Formats: sequence, structure tokens, C-alpha cells
Amino acid sequence: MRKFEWPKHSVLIIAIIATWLTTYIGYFTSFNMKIDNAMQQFILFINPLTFLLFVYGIALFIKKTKTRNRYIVTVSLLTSIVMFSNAVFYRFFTDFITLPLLFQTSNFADLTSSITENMHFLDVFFFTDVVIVLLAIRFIQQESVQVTQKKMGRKVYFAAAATLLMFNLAMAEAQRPQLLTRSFDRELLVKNIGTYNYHLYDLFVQSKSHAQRTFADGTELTEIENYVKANHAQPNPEMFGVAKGRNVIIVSLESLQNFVINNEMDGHVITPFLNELTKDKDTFYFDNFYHQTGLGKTSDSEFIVENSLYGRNGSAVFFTHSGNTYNSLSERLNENGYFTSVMHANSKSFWNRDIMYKAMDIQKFYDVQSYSIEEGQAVNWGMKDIPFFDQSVELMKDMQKPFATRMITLTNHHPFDLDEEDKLIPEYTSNSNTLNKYFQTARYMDEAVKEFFTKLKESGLYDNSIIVMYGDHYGISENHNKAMGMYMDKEITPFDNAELQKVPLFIHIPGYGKGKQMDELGGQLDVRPTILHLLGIDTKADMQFGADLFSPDHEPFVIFRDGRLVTDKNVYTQEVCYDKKTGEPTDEAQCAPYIERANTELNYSDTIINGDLLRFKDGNESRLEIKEDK
Ligand code: GP9
Ligand code: MN
Repeated sequence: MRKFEWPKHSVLIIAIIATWLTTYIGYFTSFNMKIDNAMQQFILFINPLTFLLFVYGIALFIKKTKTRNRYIVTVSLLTSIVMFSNAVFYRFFTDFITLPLLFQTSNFADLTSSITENMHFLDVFFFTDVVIVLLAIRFIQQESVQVTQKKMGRKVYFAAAATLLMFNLAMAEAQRPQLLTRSFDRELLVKNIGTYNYHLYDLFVQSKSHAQRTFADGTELTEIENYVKANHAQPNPEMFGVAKGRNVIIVSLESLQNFVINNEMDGHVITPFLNELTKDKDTFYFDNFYHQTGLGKTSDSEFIVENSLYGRNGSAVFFTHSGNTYNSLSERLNENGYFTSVMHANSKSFWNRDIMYKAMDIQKFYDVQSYSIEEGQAVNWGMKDIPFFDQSVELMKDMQKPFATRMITLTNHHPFDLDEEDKLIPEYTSNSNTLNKYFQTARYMDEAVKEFFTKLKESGLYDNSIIVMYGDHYGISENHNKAMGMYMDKEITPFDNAELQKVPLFIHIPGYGKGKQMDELGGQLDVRPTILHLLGIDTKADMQFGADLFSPDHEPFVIFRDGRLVTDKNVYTQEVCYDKKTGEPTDEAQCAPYIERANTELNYSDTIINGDLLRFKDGNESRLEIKEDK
């Protein structure tokens, strides 16, 4: 019997097909991608190939069989690792990895619990191609390639690969015009150009932003300054300065979404204390208020509240631009006689805080070193909220007055673990372990805030303070739509997902007496000007995109970092304009002018950050010299 002869390059061809199909199948098993039509399905099918043909194609230049095989195995392994990492990341963030996040290794230790929870046994599937490649190498007889004779074949091969890539890009452009210029949504990118090409694109975008700083000279500021001035909201004379001279306590309520407020879970009240505050005479409760964070999560919310600028798309600005000049809330307060600080019982380098806080002129960071965590006082990501608040009040007593501090809570954080004794209500029952436990940790946080208020009163600090509290970002991602749908007793649409980005905002002014529930539509960017105006500090010269929520000029318009937007009449998400009243799609023309503005504003904010433009702003030049002298 004649022995079967494998054609030349069989191993290479098998490798390409194996990685291609593993990637394609992986799209469906691990990522929740919405495919609308056959064309999109086809693009998704060919897009891994456009990249794989090029990288695997390099093997055609390698003469020695052993080296060539090694190269092929390495490619299959690396592509598998890329897909596997994206899958794990996606379960947590509903998003794809971006380069700067990969370099945030200081976060990895703390993230471990979340990462391991998000790894599935079936993820070994992503390595199927590696196994196939190894088997192919083992069983197929190979000869050394005659590199010189193959030149023509190689040309044809790469011409075909380039044609396929062009074809892919053309189809992508037809499906999503301006995809590569307006890349707010990474899912669209991956759907159209594939995971691997997306990572190359990301590399290009990140390098570009570095170049932008080098070439910026400050002339870009004029146009942006005009835009900001035109949108400036005058303070409300009735509210301006009502909290003048008081201590400022800003509390970031971890992962707290607005849907739990004044709500129940199986008959259990979730946030009894915060519910009381919604009706309290000293409190303004905003129930139509949205977080505006992106991948930087808590750090993005901090950045937004400090600077009234948007975070960056696809990375945490705390990492990528911690060397910039900013005019933060803390800096303004410090200029007005405040001692400024942040209190957060986590390691100081998480989210690069130690570095970024310096850039934002925060005078003191009470990190985990400032707290003593006794046995039983830590759970999940670190110190429990109750002892955290407790010890924080002690620290406040010794602070120079008036002080302004931002406190960051931690217990209500994914994966929402809690010790038995802290479970004040039972778990919910649904297919999502995350949502089930979320109600319990939210309930615990509510208890912690209640005790914090009591402690503040006992300390004597309460009466002369203003307490601002807000949810930093969502806790329940779109991955849990099914369970959320069960809880809310309706099917969750993209419209609902946008509406679920509401987080509560409380502004509590002890003794004020005229507080009420506010339905003014606003977002986290509005916090900075609102606080400054309440303290009687003017902001008209400030470079900020938010506006005072109490101002009669405040416009009902919120832009999300990913380009979604909300007005008093519409919600725009996934390229569909929804009517807010009915939750049904409506005429796109209603959203059109706002889409335009959202793009302009997000671009302006990016231009400021990427070009580090605030270093050129009046009043900052001298500071810059001092900085650069150092
Ligand atoms: C970590 C804490 C949580 O210190 O702020 O960060 P998050 O994961 O919510 O961005
Ligand atoms: Mn957070």
C-alpha cells in the first residue's frame, strides 16, 4: 500500500484553519455579540482569517522545519491566550481588553478573586488549535522548504491575504461607516475587523495619543474654551454658597445603582437608610442621575468628579495620563483654604491612585496603611465598610478644618461576597449568582452609611459638613440581563440597559431644611460645579463639561463615555434613538443633534487629556515651570 503523502505546508494550512475556527466558534461561546444580518455574520466569519494569514504566513520564510514548527506553535498559543484573556475579561467588564489595561499589573493581585470567578472550565476550548497543531506536527512528515523557489508562491499568498483584508475593511465600512474613526464601541470593532486586528488597531490608537501630547502647543484650547464658556451654567442665586465654609465629605458608594433605592427584593427593603434620606428635609436626592464611567470604573468616577472631564475611551485615564496637569476639585478647594484628602482602605497603587492623586493636587491619601484591620474586619476586596467609616471618622477628627475628603467604599464590589454575620437580608434567587448576592452587599453598605451618619453626629463634625454621596458605576453588567429581567419582570432591552446606568446622588446639608427629591437629569460630570457653587466658589473660568445641577441653565443632557446619550425625551443607544416615555425606537432625527454634540464634547475632552492641554491654560503655566524644574 502506498503511504499517504501530505501536501507541502499541510501543517501551516491546518494551523491556519484550526486557529481560524477556534476563534470564530469562540466568538459565540464566550462573547455576547449581537449579529443583525447575514453580511455581519459573514464578516465575523472571515475577520480572524485576515490577520491569521499574515502572521502564520511568516512561516513561509522559515527554511528549517524545526524552527518553522516552533513559530507555528507559538502563533497558535499566543492567539489562544489572546482569545482566552479576552473571554475572561469580557465576563467581568462586558468589553474587550485594551493595551493600557494590560500594563496595569499592579491591579492584578487585587483582581485575582474576580478573575478566577470569571474563568470557566470550558475556556480550555480556546487552546484546541494548539493541540491540533501539535498533533499535525507529530504525525505529518515534513520537508524543508526551498525558500528560493517559493518566492512566486509567497507573493501570490500575500497578495491574496492583502486582498482579503481590503475586502474585510470595505465590508466593515459599508456596515458601519466611520468605524475606525469613531471607535467608541469596541464590540463593533471586534465584530467587524476581528479580535486580532482590533488589538493592532488599539496599539495604533494608543501610540497616537502619545504623539498628540508631543505635538500639542495650546492653540487647540481656544475652540474648546469657547465651547465650554458657551455652555457654562450660572449658579442658582438661592443655592450659591449655602454650604460655604463647611467640611466637604464626598462618599463614593461602590457599584450602587439607582434601581435598589426605594425598592424591595422578595419583600425585603434593600436600602432602608438611603430610602429615608430620599425623603429627608436636609437632603437633595437626584433620581435621574447617571454614572459616566468607562473601563476605568471607580477611578473614572473619581476623575470625572474631580475634573468634570470625561475619562478615556478604552483605558483608565488614571493610568494613561497621570502625568498631566489638571485643575481638580481638590485643587480648587485647597486654594480656598481646604485641607484635601482621599480615604480608601486599599493599597495606594491600585488604579495608580498614588501617582494620579499627586497630579490632581490631593494633599493626603489615607490608604490601607492608615487603617488597622482587625480579624473579621475584611471581606471580599478588603476592609469592610462599617469599620472603614468608623476609623475614618476618627481620622477626620484630627484633620485640619475645614477639610474636604473623598471616601471610597469597597464592600459592595463584585463578586459581592459577605461574611454570614453581615448578611442582613437573604439572597435573591435567579440564574445569576452576582445579582443574587448584590442585594445583600447593597443592604450591608446601607447599614454602613447609617452608622457613618451616627458616628459623624457623635463626633460633632456633622453639623458643619456637607455630605455628597453617589454610586460610582454599575454593579450588574449586561451579562446578567436575564436575571435582571426576572427581577424587574420584563425583558431587558438596550434602552433598559442605558436606563440602568442611573446611580443615586445625595446631597445632604445638615440643618438646611429645604431639601427635596430632584428629577433634574444629570450625570457625574455635574458634581464638581454643583459642589463648588454650593460652597460659594465660582467656576466660570474653569475648563469643565459638567454644569451645576441647581442652575436654571442646567441642560437635561447626559453623555456616556461610550457615546450613548440621554435627553429629557430620548435615549440613544446601539445606534437606535428611543423614545424615553415608551421605551420604543423612534425617529432618529430626534437624537441627531445630540449625537453630533456628544461626539464634539467627547472629542474635546479627549483632546484636552491626550494633548495635556491644561498645562497651557492661564494660571497653569507658572505651575508647569515649577513642575518641570523639579
Ligand atoms: C479598588 C476599588 C474598586 O480600590 O476602588 O475599583 P473598581 O473595580 O470598582 O473600579
Ligand atoms: Mn467601583
